[in-house]
Amino acid sequence: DYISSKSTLIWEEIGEVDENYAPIHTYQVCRVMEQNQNNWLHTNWILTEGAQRVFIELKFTLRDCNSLPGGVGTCKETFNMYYYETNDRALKESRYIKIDTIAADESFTELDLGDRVMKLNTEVRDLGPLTRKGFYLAFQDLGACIALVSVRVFYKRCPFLVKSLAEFPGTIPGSEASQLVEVVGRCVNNSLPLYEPPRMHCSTEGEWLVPIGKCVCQPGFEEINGSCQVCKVGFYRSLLESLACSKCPPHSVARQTGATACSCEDGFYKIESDPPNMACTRPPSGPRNAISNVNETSVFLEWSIPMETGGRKDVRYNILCRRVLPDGRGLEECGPNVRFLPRRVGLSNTSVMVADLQSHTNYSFLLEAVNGVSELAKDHTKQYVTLNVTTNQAGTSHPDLLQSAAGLPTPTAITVNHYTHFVTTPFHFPDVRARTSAGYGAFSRRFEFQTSPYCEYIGGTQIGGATHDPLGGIASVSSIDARVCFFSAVKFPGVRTYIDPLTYEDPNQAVHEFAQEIDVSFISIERIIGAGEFGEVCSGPLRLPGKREIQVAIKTLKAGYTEQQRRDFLWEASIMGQFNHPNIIRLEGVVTKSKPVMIITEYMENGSLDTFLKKNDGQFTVIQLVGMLRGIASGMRYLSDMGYVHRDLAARNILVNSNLVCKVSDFGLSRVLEDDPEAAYTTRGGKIPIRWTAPEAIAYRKFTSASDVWSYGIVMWEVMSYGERPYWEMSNQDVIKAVEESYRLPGPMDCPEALYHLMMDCWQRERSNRPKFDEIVCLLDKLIRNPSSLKKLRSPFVTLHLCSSCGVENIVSYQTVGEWLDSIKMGRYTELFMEGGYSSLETVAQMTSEDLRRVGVNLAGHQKKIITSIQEMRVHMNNTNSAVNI
Ligand code: ACK
Repeated sequence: DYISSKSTLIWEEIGEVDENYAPIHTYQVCRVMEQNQNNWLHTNWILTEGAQRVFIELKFTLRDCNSLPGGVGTCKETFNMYYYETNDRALKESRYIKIDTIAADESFTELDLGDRVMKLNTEVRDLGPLTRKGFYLAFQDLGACIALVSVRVFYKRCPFLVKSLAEFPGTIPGSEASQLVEVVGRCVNNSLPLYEPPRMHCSTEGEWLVPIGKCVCQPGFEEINGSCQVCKVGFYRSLLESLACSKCPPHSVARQTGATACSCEDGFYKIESDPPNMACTRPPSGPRNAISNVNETSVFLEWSIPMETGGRKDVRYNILCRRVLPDGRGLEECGPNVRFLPRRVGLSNTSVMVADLQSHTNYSFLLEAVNGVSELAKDHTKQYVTLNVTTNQAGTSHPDLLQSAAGLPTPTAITVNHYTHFVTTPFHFPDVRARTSAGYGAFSRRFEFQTSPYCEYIGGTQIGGATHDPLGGIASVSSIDARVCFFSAVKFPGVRTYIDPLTYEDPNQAVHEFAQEIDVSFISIERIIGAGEFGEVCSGPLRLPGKREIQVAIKTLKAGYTEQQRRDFLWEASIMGQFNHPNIIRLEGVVTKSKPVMIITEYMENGSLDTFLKKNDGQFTVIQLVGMLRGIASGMRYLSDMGYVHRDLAARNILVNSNLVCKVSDFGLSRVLEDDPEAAYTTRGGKIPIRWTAPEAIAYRKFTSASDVWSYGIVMWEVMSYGERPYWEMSNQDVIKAVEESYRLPGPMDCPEALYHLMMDCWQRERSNRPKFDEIVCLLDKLIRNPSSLKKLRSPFVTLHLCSSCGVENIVSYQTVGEWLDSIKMGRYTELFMEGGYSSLETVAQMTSEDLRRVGVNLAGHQKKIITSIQEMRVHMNNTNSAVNI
């Protein structure tokens, strides 16, 4: 309906039938015999409805020029599509902007027409960012034979969605290809956001991604089938964290629906700190079996717990001491001179020592039991037991419990629970004894603990196991504590050791040991930058309170993961968090308390090294490339010093920032290799990235820093050849065989001799002969300081390479013109060379610039590249004398 035929007289509106004889409506033009055609067909004004990116699907047929008698000279097989954006209908044809030239995948001939085969072409183009209310499309014919069958204009949108009790409106995506539009959801009726408003991200493909946060039913309601239903009578729901309405606990009731708490039955009570699911309780009955032991002017009182605790665990005892006045004059409170040990009220033990009473005097003690709700139960009659005693009237044979209570404690062992994981250097702690008000205790057994350079721990809670008494306190233990930290802060030489997260029974503990938990509200997800093994990789700013905003990469864990997947995902953070080096990707923290689970790392603007090099083929100086290699070697030196073996070192696992700094990334265990698309199964069942892996690691899984050095050599080769695939299209099996037979990758084009030498050293069969990473860093530093050492280039025409360690001659040569052209990235000319009669390297070696032009190499840059290589080839042929395959 949008096509306007009025604008043109040349394009004709024609009713036709398709191959199924169904009527179709087309616009056709076919001025193939006439010169200078410029025929326009434009649409009516199309409203964007707010879409910033629209898609245009064209269906058309196009006549094959060869099938037109005599028309070949002027006939075209393409047409152009244009657009023009405007806020109103006013059409200015001169303002059209070209979208693309459209060619047919299938054109048809007269013969096809006879057969009624339509050969309908479908082409889709996208258009954006659009900023105005609407636009026109136009089709320009320059002399083709076209029938435009349909033009479908559409945009994609994320549909209305209800997820986790939050509604997300239908949303139009952003205009840029990888952009994400963040949408805050609205909680459905009777629900509230849990911690933060729920958010989702609308992708350009019209898909909802990366859900964050959620809504939960408000108290008094529970979630049933995606909506919030009120709690029934007798049920309640108080906390957002609990899911369903619960039955009221004992001695409580909910008389109406929608209860957020239950109220206590008469005679039962609750205090504020009682959890909502706790039963209502009442005051206790009185203490039982009270006895007294008099010793001079002291009396020791002891009793048993009450029969009825009222349903609570917080029973305490209060003592009321009264002196019996002589001559029946009644009772008098004991006054401040009488001492109670440990105290008079709020006793948690069932005994008390009362001292400094008057001699030869009658006393009456009231023992009262109370609990947390006694204060509330004013009408509850208090239950006492009374004990009457007379001082100086008892024997001395009862146990002296006071002395016992103040006895000397002996710490028998101290365990530094948490920190025993930091297995580094054993450390002898001096002998320890504890001190109470009563004096010093005995020395402890000698003990030993091991500590870590990562100690950040201060405070007493980590230390347990010191015996202590109820009266004496454990004041001295905190001083032990301080010493533990003091010693932990001392640096031990050579203790930077990587800790395998497997040493932790609970992987979550390992994550939080090494990674900071980040609140998701500090992160904004702005765009998707790639697909990781576990979910999207996104980027956006991280704003930690009190810190400057930084750009971060956000790896997410897809919804619906298993516990094992979550563990594997966070594994990487447990490893990365232990490293701190400028050439190792830095972990900012993890998000595990909300969903999705995320790993936050520094953002590397240029993405992974292999893609980056391919994109910038030939753009860097040798010094820049060596600088990148130096960085990678330095990161690897750090990892090997830490005792960490990477196992998957490859350019795809190196990230590059805007300053061309390369950082090693992708830390996981061997099982993480399962997810590397380069990893292939070996005969022994493990998955290994064959092309990057040392022979001993492939053959018998001997992964060491020396096998990482082999991989480093391959990375050097990838870097110097700007992201070429190692061993090109050879199969994995062929690679294993070739390496076994001492074949090594040839030096990349324009690679300095010194660097190729280093690569070959990394690929020594005997792993102890390979250089160590510190030697590699050292050598690269030397080369950088002395750039003339990088001048001597390695020719790709070296036919013999003596592999020093294996003693076998390693033959590297070009067999065919095709291989040679491929090696200098001019493979596209192979066919032209063949057609021009240059099918052997001998004939190629004779070629001049003129010959090159004649075969069809027209670009000056390509001519130069090929001629330079031919000149080298000639030098080499003269040098070797034996024309090995050349
Ligand atoms: O080659 P790339 O752009 O770089 O595509 C992959 C993708 O995410 C999947 O891993 C990119 N990527 C991963 N981590 C980061 C990071 N820290 N900074 C920038 N890009 C990253 C990687």
